[in-house]
Amino acid sequence: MRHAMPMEKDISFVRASKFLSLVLRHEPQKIGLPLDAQGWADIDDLLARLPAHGVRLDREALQQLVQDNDKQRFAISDDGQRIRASQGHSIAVDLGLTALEPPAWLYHGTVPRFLEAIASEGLRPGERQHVHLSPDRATAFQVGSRRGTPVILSVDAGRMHADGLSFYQSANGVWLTAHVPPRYIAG
Ligand code: HQG
Repeated sequence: MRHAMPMEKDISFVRASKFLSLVLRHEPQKIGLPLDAQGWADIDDLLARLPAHGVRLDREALQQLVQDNDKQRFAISDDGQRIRASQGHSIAVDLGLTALEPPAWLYHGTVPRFLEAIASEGLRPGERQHVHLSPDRATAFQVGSRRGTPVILSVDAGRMHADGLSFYQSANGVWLTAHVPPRYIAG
């Protein structure tokens, strides 16, 4: 008798989560999935399209994946019919977030090779819709570590807000802003 190892499940969940990030944030057209203006996709439609791309999930497994996701990357609508990514989109979606007063300081994890450009032009969203900022240094450290030896920049969010620049917080706690000019960045 063969028992499924928990690890196997974890690995297939990570793979499914990466694929969902790809289609819900960047390339829904890859699987022909319609997203509405707020970034929502119909769950039944999504599930029907996944097997052709090697991802096997039923409704229950999808719900589990959303619940257990380490960074709470996805949200299911209140009626349970739709799913979207909570942040990180490169396609234009209106997440309907309300501008909020940020904490006095937020943090951004990056790597040394970007520091010169950041010092001259500030933090830019790059491919994404927003610059992503972390509420604490530990999270910023993890974000930076994805690309190399991390460097943590402190962002004077309190002063940006006082100067009229807008901040939003995604459903999973990431702080978002359009651009951080260099004068608000400390080492
Ligand atoms: C850098 C992951 C040159 C910036 C993470 C970063 C996060 C500049 C890279 C989320 C620059 C963009 C977002 C400038 C910024 N010149 N480089 N002017 N301004 N950069 O991935 O913040 O797992 O788009 O420092 O954990 O790294 O996907 O942004 O290194 O929460 O859910 O350009 O993505 O979450 O990279 O990460 P990214 P990020 P998920």
